[in-house]
Amino acid sequence: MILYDYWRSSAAYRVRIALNLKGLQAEHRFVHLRRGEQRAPAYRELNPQALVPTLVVAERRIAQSLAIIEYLEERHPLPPLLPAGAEDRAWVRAIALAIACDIHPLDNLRVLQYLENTLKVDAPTRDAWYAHWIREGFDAIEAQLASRPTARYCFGDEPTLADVCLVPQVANARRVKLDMAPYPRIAAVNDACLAHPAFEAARPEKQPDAEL
Ligand SMILES: N[C@@H](CCC(=O)N[C@@H](CS)C(=O)NCC(=O)O)C(=O)O
Repeated sequence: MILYDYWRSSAAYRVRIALNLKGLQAEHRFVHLRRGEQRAPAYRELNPQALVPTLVVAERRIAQSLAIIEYLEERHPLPPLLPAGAEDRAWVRAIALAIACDIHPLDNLRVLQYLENTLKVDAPTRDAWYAHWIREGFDAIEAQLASRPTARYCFGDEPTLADVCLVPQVANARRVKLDMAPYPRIAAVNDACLAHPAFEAARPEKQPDAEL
């Protein structure tokens, strides 16, 4: 398996966590997003959306982090990243999708670049945009977590797809110094995850292409 990856990509970070949780190895090839390598013709051929991650497996190209993770889940079911019951699986997916569909895309690099370069938004306004969409999402996720009994992870005592998506989003929030005080459940789950070796090894600053 080859994972096209970038240390600061939170979507790639999700896949790194999932691979680690399942004990799977991939060859990592790095796509430098700040230098625009995702838009190079050779990469676009692999991933026409010009986004990371992309997983290449047996000459098939899989785009979209959640499609990649669901693929890994189907091929390597243990340990499971989704709980057993249909309603519980839906609950976990709802947290994952709230992050992957409703928070993350609004704060993606190309969106921020469009705000800055095309709409001529200044840096403080861009940063306010970034924080606004995380807060909107985290307000709801905090309430969803609070609706269940307190547990180590988002859902119970084993990590699931919800944690796989939450931790990279918290890393983004911390990077922009978002006040996490209103989100004690999210912060506690994040701390528990980061104490897990699979999450720890996937951290951006631990990646070979990290620029610190
Ligand atoms: N929904 C996609 C999002 C992928 C995505 O947005 N990746 C970002 C990095 S986290 C990217 O490649 N950005 C490049 C750009 O904005 O030009 C997924 O989950 O894989």
